[in-house]
Amino acid sequence: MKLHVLTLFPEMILQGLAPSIIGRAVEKNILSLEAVNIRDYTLNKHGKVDDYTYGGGAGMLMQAQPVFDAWKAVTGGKRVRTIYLTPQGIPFTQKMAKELAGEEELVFLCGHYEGIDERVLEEVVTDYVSIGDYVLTGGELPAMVMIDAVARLVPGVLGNETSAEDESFHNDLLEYPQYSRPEVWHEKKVPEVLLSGNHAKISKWRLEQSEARTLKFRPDLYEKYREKQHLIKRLSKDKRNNIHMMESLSRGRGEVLYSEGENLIIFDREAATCMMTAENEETARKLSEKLPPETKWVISNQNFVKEVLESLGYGLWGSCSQYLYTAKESLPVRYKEIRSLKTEDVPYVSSRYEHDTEEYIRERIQAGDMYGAFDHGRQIGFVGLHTEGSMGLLYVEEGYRRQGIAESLEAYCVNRCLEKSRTPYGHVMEGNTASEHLQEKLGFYKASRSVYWLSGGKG
Ligand code: 4FN
Repeated sequence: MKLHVLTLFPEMILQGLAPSIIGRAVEKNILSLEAVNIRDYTLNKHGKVDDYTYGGGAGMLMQAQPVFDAWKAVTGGKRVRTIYLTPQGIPFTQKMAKELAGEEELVFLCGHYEGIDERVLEEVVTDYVSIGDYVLTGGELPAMVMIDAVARLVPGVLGNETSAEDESFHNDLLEYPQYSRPEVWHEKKVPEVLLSGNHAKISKWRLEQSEARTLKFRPDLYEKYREKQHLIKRLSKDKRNNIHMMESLSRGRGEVLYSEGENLIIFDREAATCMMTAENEETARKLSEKLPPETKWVISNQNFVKEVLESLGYGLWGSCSQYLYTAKESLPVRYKEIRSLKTEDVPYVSSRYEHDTEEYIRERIQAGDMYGAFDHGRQIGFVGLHTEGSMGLLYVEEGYRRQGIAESLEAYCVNRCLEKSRTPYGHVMEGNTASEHLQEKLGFYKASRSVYWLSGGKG
């Protein structure tokens, strides 16, 4: 990702971010960060960039010319996403951070004095964003706040633990209290449960603490959390058919775009995938108007939703059977040479797996969601989780088939899911009997309804 900051104090940005994880990602060339001094672009021979405001009033304003020329030098005049940090902007949120993390290039514009001449803003700014309600001396700190929040979501910036971030309910709740050594400090003891070694009990305690804190300090967040939990509970009445939506919500990936009775749209922004159910054909038609324009895939397990979408120009990519693993016990993994894949494994995987792009495979591997089987260090197969959470990306080299390696790979993947408290589930193309048998052998249950994957539409 390329980040440019237009500012009167470039050293503030560069020195402020250099020692952080973001600075390290810049060194590793995962990010590029350029701070451009607006003053370098003024045509004024004294280096002046500000002037009095028309109509009078206290203070000075940054002039249009140097801001515009600095912006043009950075973008070449292309319509690059340009964010002006301003108290008038829309409040910056984690949701926005996630959305911006998907961009290739971002420009941040930082104001000083009383602000910037309106005319240049009209020509270059695409987004007006604020980080909160207080008076500041400039937009640099807000830009750094946004850069920190956005950049850490870029795959590779935090190392291999990125995917850990959006696990479970963490996005909706405040943190539970945490303790480190020593066990007693100022006569205060670490809560007993945390020393018990009972992970189920610890998780339960942490969740209760998180809920209690959120209710007390952020009733607004708590209300959203409660609504979502309510929806998950409702979906759980038909878990086999609804597991894809339940997992998406409980992992904090899915946003509820619409929910009213049976009419439901869950949007996984990162996967650009909507999961949709409707009461009947008519409401399906109405719901489809609410699908965001950036939607690449729509998943539904209702035949009439599929038909409505097809009539609207969506293409049916495939009909799948949904399988889920409801047991809590991990599975035996017979084949021993299996490990997490690394970036250097990308070329092999993408040469063997033609259903997805190399870019997608790389992202999946960097998220820590792909596992490979090896024979004396040589790659012979792999399995993984798709962005929206289903198991798949399964492949075993010709000469190694029918030896239980696919079974071991899947079992390995199931175990990793269980460790992260996910319910393993997957979509098998209808008619792929080999894969269906494998799911059943591993103890997966088949949902009664097919899952339809549709692509295209408005996009
Ligand atoms: N601030 C307020 C009202 C009027 C002015 C300000 C103010 C820096 C250039 C803008 C401030 C806060 C959050 C940018 C504040 C932000 C800024 C931000 C910011 C110098 C002009 C200024 C009612 C919000 C208190 C100065 C309220 N997020 N003006 O601070 O840039 O991004």
